[in-house]
Amino acid sequence: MKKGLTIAGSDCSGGAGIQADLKTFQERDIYGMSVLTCLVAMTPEDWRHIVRPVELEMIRHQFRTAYPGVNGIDAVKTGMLPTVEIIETVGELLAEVRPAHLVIDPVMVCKGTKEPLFPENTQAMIRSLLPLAEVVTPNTFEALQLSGLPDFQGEDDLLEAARRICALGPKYTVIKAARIFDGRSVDLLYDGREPFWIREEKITTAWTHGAGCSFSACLTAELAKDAPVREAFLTAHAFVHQGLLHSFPLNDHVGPIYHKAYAKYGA
Ligand code: PXL
Repeated sequence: MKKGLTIAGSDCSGGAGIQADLKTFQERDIYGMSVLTCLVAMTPEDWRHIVRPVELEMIRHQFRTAYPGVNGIDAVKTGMLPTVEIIETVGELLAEVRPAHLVIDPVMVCKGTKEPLFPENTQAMIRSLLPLAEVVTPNTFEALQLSGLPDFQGEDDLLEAARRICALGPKYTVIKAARIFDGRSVDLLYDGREPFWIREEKITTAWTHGAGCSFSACLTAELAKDAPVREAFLTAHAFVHQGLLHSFPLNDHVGPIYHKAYAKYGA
């Protein structure tokens, strides 16, 4: 049994965060483990996020339960890391064990919220996490923050952002650009040399909660099972594509992707 570890926050609404990661790991048939970095609750009126970080010492304890307390972890991903100290601590722990596969999802925004969550964390991620990453998976907002580009006008800008982000250390950069081009969704995988694009019609649904977390979790699961990165990227794309086609409303603010859709309705 291949094993995956997610280091992320709890989304009590169940669609994103640790909950999305573990559901995705289960769907993709790897054994899921977790290190919780924070608890997130949302106000029912306006879906404002209330974030409570977990103590650094407890993050270290959880990590050591999983790693090296378990006989081998095949792939690790990170999600919401709410403070500079937590980013640095997670960076130190990962630098000690150097996982074979490490996916960094640089979570800076949440669906249903209007403001970036932790603007001060970008530099800490660049310093502590990107140099260790095999794959980093920003959305367009996160890609602008990490690359320093002011805006995306077209695909050339996405590629330029991916170049700049790869120069910060990751072997691969994936940029998920579902929202910037009218009517089209573009995902880019860049390995530092050649771009690989997935272009398709945008799926028009408001229920996209957890799409980013589930994408990076699926990528992590495929890497754990020794898939090549391009194949893992294609599977993660198809997993989220099906999940979005069958997503559903949870309340007035968000609706999650359906994690079973890929298994039920196929690639
Ligand atoms: O989708 C980003 C995200 C990641 N992690 C946690 C979240 C969210 C958004 O709600 O709550 C814990």
